[in-house]
Amino acid sequence: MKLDPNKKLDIKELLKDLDKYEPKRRGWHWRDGRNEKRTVGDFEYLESSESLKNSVPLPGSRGFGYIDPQPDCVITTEIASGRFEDDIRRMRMAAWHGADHLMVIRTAGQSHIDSLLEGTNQGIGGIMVTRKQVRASRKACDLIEEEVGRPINFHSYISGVAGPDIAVMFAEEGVNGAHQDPQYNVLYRNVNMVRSFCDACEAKKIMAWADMLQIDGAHNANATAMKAWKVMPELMVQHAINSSFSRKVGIKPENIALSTVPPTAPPAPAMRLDLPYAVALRDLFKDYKMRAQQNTKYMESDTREAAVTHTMNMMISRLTSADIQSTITPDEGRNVPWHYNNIAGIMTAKQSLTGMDGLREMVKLDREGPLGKEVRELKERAILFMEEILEVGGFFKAVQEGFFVDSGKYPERNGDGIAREIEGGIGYGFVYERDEDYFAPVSVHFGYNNIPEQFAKASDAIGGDTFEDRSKIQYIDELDEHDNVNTRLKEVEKYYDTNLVKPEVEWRADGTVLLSIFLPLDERTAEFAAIKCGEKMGLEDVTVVHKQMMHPSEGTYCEVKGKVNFDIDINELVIPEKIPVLSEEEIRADIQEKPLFIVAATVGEDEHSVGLKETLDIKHGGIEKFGIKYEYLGTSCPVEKLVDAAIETKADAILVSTIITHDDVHIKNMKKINDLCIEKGIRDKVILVCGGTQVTNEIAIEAGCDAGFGRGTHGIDCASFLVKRRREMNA
Ligand code: Z98
Repeated sequence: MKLDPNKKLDIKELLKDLDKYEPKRRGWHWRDGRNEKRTVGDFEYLESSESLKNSVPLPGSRGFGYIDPQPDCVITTEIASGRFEDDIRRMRMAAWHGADHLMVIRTAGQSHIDSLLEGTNQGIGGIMVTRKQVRASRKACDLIEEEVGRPINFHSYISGVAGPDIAVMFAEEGVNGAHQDPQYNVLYRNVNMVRSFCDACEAKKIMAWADMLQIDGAHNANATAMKAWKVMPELMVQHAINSSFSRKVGIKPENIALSTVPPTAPPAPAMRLDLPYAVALRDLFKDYKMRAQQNTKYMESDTREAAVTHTMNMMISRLTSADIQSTITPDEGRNVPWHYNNIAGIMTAKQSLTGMDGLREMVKLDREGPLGKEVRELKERAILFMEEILEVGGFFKAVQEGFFVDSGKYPERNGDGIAREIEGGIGYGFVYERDEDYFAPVSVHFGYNNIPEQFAKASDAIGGDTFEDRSKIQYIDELDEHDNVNTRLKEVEKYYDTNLVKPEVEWRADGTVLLSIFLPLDERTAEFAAIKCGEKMGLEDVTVVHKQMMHPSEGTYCEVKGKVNFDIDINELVIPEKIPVLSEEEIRADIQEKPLFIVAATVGEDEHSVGLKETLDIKHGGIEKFGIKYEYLGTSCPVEKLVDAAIETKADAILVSTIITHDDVHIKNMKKINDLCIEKGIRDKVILVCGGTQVTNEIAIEAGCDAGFGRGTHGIDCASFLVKRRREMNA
């Protein structure tokens, strides 16, 4: 199976023979060509990596020859649609925009299930992580990475009471990275602490074998604490505990990533708090990788606010360092995990990181002043915190005493930390000491294993385990006959490769659309009025996903989501032919070789000049930009005057603008100019182009012009046409 950029990923094809599919590779992949200077287009980049084979560049790239430089660090997106078949399509879109770390969020509650789940049931807030889901997703990633020309890291979570089982499955299925941090289970999922740490030994050992990247869970303290900026010393303690533990189990330092979040966000003076923290962290943990995550704690439903915080966070990444740049997207605040929001986060990362390329070469952090003082103090607080843990008898004791996620800045304590009992929590009582004759016939295992003498290694007892012999892996397809991918695909069958389409935001044909509405009302009234607007527009299940007061009484901006219940038949669409446009360079070269002069005016009783000026003036990217010279005769210009001016100046072309129209005046004027040019004997020498909001190419040609340009036309469209038409005339 191979992907064709012009065709949708065929999920049914992907699911074929999945029971036999083997992942192409194991292990984490950092971007190629980092730490090298690289020229892309007109620029030299200091912090970039190899470009992609296929990608979507940033919108602003239009002015730079559509270059798409890729930053040096891995870029993450977290996907949480709840249906893996839709996650997969979003992964492809994400990869094209520059993400190479695709994380899938798990369904709520999976942490407390003490075995592997099978099948592909729909999840809540994320997918059910199962072998089939992982295998299908990795298979899709294998195809997508070929399409974009860069390896993709697929990632999920090795946590909860089935952690080791999941680790084994991930290792077998070629998962490249995972969150693994026993402290996360204990503090946020109330898994028994002894159980969690024992499980982590096994899980980490397997991760080490599979060469997976490990991300820890310290950032969750920041997201959970009442005052996130107070827990900075604790975050460092959590990083230290998990990374030292992982190293002792055998994970190599370059596969250990610290999950770090700038703890605050505006209106706090964020840089003054977050930058010293980032510097202190990198001082203390030089051996490890930094996974810079966006602050989500202080994110509301405003996409704009989220993008600004994200960008400020990336300034810290550029001023210090980041090996992985995470993009959370405003979804966390809006609770709407939509395709576009994933892509928007990736675009923000690519834009900011590329824009701040090489910043560190020019801006040095000044450690002599307040930064150095703050960094020192944070490190001291973290070390004192660690010492106190030892004093009270170790990590478990400290957890029991509520040391963690306390909203006091250490050594201050507010008594509101998360305290857990060593004899409590999920999975308590299920940890047993291994008997003297304990034996597990597996090649990768933590701790005591009484391997019988006749075997060189434990797995010889069974002639090799699943890590050595894939044929031993049990692949279970679907267990639930109602909730599975096949039934879901059937439900939306009529939208698969047919002429029917429905808008969607997360699932195929979910029918959801987003509306932006401003209402001159107070916030509360506006919310309900916005819902009414959506309903009157025929939407179903209308809810407000975002609202922003502009003024207590003058008005409120609302974003509303709702569902449409109609289909669009693409066969019924009337789509005008797209006219190919020459490159800026080609147009400029042509004009330089042979100058082009035009006369232009808004004709009839029409005082509108904006559209025509946009098409003419260099300031707006008009045709002047390409070297075309013009004479502008103003607004309400009589048609005769315009044609006479063309004769007098020996113009190559006439540009006519008609905006106001009633009784088809725009068509009448176009015809009139054409007739006049014929009458005066210049029609075969002059190019006649019309523009305006009601004008289309078809209407203009019918009226006798050479071309017509409607809404959305830019100077380049017009310039390109003029050059091409002149070539035809001279041919
Ligand atoms: C992230 N935005 O880090 P459940 N283990 C750790 C985690 O941080 C998480 C899980 C497990 C965040 C996503 N993090 C949230 C260390 C989750 C997930 O229990 O299945 O939710 O475990 O990328």
